[in-house]
Amino acid sequence: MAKKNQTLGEFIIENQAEFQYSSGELSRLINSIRLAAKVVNHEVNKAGLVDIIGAFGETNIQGEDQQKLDVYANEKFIQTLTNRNIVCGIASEENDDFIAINSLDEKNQNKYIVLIDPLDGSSNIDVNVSVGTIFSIYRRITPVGTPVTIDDFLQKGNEQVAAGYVVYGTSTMLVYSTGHGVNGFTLNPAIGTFYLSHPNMEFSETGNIYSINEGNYAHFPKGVKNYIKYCQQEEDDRPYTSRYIGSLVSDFHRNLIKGGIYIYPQTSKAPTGKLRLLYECNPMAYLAEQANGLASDGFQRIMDIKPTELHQRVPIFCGSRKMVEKAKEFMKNS
Ligand code: P6P
Repeated sequence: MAKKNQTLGEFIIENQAEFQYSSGELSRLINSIRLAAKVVNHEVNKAGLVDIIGAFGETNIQGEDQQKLDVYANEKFIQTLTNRNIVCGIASEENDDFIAINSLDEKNQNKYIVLIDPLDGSSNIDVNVSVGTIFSIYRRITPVGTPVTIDDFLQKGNEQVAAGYVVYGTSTMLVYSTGHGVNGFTLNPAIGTFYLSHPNMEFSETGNIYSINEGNYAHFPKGVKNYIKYCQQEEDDRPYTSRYIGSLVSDFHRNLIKGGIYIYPQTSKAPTGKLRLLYECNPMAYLAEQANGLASDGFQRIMDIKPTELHQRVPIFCGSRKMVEKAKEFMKNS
């Protein structure tokens, strides 16, 4: 049972038994993410002070300018997960292909793979808006001790064994689930310890915040336009409040605490949406459902989508159950 002010380390040990058949590997994996989060947090928090902002001069597979912090965060998480010899494979939103970890080494009996978006929303860094790290953990499906293959990474989201995010905001929080609800831990930077500050986080059944980039309105499908009009109607429970930070982790986190819906739909310019299924939508969908919310592509459950490539994009409607259901009704009837 989650107890307020418990440290993350104590929480992991206390809940070790919940990780069915785990040899403690998943605990060690969460611990390594905790370490990397503290290291990246230190750099994010001083980004304005040193010349670590500004495009690194390269672009990632998404064709996006890589901010130096993007590169730094990517290296730190990959290095931490590799050095501790905890996983057999890593895929990053910043990298073209997945990384096999000592797969040819028979002794590598590790059974987990990690997919990571090391610094989501990084375009907000140089305007001092919070950014986040998103991670997703699966068991490999190919035999232990053999090289991981693309199939290990193209599993449906409903095969995740854990997922979470770090939000580097006014305070730094690690929010994650291993399938037994969602718990939020806040970092005390003075001593470098995460404390359980938000036990058993849940979406309210409905809410009054909708998060979507309305600048794309002209390019939205009819169902999304009609849902936005519904949110803006003068009724007893509306108009809703529009809040959009432009940083998925921050928008999701606020809606998880206050209730709401985050939407990044398909548009005429981006027919499959913008967000990546493996690195953003599946982990956030896992958390949404663990927190009694929903996550859909407008028609089907995000976590039922069979991935076909590492960097594929899907539309996403996620958050409070009744709000996602209402949005789906508009999508269905459009
Ligand atoms: P737009 C950041 O690049 C991101 O992936 C999410 O964190 C964020 O919600 C979205 O894209 C913002 O996209 O097109 O509204 O700027």
